[in-house]
Amino acid sequence: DSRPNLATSASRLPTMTDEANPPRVVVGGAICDQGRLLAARRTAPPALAGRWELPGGKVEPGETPDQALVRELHEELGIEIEAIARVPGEWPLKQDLVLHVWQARLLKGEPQPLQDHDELRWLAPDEAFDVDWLDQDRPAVGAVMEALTRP
Ligand code: 9L3
Ligand code: MG
Repeated sequence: DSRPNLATSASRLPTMTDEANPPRVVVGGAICDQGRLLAARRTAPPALAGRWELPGGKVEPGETPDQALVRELHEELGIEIEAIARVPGEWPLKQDLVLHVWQARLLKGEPQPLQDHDELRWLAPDEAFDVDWLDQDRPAVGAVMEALTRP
């Protein structure tokens, strides 16, 4: 009998959550300046409005993550930054999105909430958890603080 074994071949098909549909990366910037970390309060969508995040957005096709971060932070905050290094870890978001965080250095400009945010705060290390971070950003901020305070 040379008919393919359907059960066996079906088990080899990629599922919705692996090769067929890898999660899309959202990059967040941990912008540190004079020992403080920049936090941004979102205005949209309604479910996330009022919560604080490491600003950034989705990596577009053909972009590297650091290019995406430079573009997003220019659009959202009007600043020029340099992506320095990825902060270890990844934090699943809704749908097929996953949050990666990059440490970033402010090169030019004073951050302004130009779109998507209505308030910005520079947080000293002892204030890092004073704002109501988005669920997935809170552990990411923990990883950032750990990376910053490592000897
Ligand atoms: N998100 C979560 N934490 C972050 C960022 C930048 C984004 N630090 C979530 C919010 C949205 C999705 O990722 O659900 C896409 O982000 P954006 O393009 O709306 O900024
Ligand atoms: Mg964004």
